[in-house]
Amino acid sequence: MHIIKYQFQQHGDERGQLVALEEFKDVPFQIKRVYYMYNTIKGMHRGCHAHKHLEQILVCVGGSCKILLDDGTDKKVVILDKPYEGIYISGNIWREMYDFSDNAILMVLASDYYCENDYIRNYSEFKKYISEWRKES
Ligand code: T46
Repeated sequence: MHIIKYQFQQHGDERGQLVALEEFKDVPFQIKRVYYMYNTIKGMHRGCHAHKHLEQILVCVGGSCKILLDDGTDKKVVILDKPYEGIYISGNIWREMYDFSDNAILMVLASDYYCENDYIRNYSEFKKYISEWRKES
């Protein structure tokens, strides 16, 4: 599995750092939604689902966390611990976010509005969906 990591441009000066993200420029899709999670609980895994079509960029803008990515064959773990670094996740990837540090804030830029029908929340359904999708493509 090929992990797509982004290093965003930092605009730093004597006042500190600033990162700006623009759709189709810094991010490869139209940004239709931004959400973020905070006050995450130690030991808890979030995510634990795949999306059929949604594209997302995850940025840990504060603290750190780990992201498990699973394409149905390979699994990889990415550590997000820099506010100027993001990972791209397309559809058909099972993801889990865990090991959040104290005060971690994970921000997500998404290519579409919230739609429960785009989620696959059961792992065996995900495996079935992936093998059908691979046969078709
Ligand atoms: C993903 C990972 C990285 C909304 O009402 N609107 C939204 O846009 C989102 C994202 C969530 N919600 C509601 C649905 C649930 O009642 O917020 C609650 C928590 O959502 P969920 O359990 O899906 O959150 P995570 O952290 O498990 O997953 C989220 C995203 O849902 C998902 O798309 O890829 O972050």
